[in-house]
Amino acid sequence: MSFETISVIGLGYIGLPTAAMFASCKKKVIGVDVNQHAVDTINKGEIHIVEPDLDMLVHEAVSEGFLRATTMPEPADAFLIAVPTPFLSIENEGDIPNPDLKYIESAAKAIAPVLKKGDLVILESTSPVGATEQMAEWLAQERTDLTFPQTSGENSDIRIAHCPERVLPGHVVRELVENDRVIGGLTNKCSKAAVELYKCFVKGDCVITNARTAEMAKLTENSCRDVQIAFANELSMICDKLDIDVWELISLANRHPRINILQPGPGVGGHCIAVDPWFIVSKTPEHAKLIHTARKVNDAKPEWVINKVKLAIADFLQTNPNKNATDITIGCFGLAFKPDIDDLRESPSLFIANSIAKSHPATVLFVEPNIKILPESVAVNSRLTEFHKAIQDTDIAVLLVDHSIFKENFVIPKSTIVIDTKGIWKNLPVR
Ligand code: SAJ
Repeated sequence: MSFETISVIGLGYIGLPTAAMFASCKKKVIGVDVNQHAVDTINKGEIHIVEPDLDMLVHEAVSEGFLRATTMPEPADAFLIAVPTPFLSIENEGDIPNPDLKYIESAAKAIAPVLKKGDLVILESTSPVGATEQMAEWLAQERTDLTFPQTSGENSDIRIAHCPERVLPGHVVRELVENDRVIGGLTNKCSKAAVELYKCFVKGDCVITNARTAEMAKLTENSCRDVQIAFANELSMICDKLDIDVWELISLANRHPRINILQPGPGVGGHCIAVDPWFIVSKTPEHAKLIHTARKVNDAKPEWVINKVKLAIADFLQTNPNKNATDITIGCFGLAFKPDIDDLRESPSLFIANSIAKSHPATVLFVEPNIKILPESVAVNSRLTEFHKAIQDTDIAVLLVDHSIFKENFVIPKSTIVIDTKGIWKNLPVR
């Protein structure tokens, strides 16, 4: 089997680096995306997302003629679907969100007309258990002239597998090459075809399983991390009540040879860890109690931080009886969903900063060194401010993200009240 032409559907944080990696193996790669701006940018050899080393890779792939982007699918030997799988919005607070497979459905329906006998279709998007079988069904409905593994087994015209992406934003290019891959074919032949495809650039092991287990493996990894972060977040609230430094506590506990507690923070953000556990909970709510509780603990943390700020305001007014709330400058340090990235999507820090700004009667300083403008959705009294200026002008400093720049040496005014959700400003020099 040989894959000369590879098509990647969805040119976002996963699809574009994957397309560029195949192009670096001198394969002809057709990238497909509904976003015309993304397509035009890529065809100029540029990128529309921030990811280290990706710009060089895409530039090389496009200028050497191995990668081309388009909005309309074209025939290829292998198709990789890397579109978002968000969840449907809930009607009532407390409802369990259900996964929304509409992007997978439209990707499947878009490639169906160009499929031919012998093609391989891989679903890379993080998906609830059963999504690969559902995708195979959508394809079969569109192409009754072809046979599919769900009905024809090993003899099918089309091969189908789920191979979840597992790379860490900020390290995508390296992890695409080095990480092991879980390959879940609908049949063994499907798995073997997918292994052959990935072996072009993957140096890690390509481990074969079935599609459902591969789907669950990805959800398990992210749920495991969510549960562990929830444990750390719960500890942080317990320790706050008991007047114990949670950061010291965790570093002491982690000296035990079999303990490795993660770090608390303002909540869990991004489009993966805060989403994927719901795909398990919504399928098996009666059994996924721990996973569900972890989600609730992590989702509740931003409100806990907002409440801390309210208490700090009350504290400030008590010690400064001549002042009122309009005299208080609050600084929110960090808006991204994790350190040293510019990604504000599903960020608890942005949510906290915005909630503070909405309820505070004075300007709130937003400090985010990785962005140049604030999103339009933020409260009108928020102002993007340079870090060192903001730290001098702030009465209440809310540290929300452990960006590297916030760990460098600086002096904080003695009177500033510090709310540190990441434990990096414990021993700051004051003047
Ligand atoms: N966080 C904490 N404490 C910690 C670690 C993380 O509060 O000790 C927070 C972060 O600040 C952030 C959130 O959790 O808000 C998620 O960050 P992350 O670095 O744990 O993960 P992501 O979302 O950037 O990437 C994850 C990765 N999954 C795992 O590590 C199991 C990545 O490998 C996946 O490919 C990615 O999800 C994905 O696409 O699913």
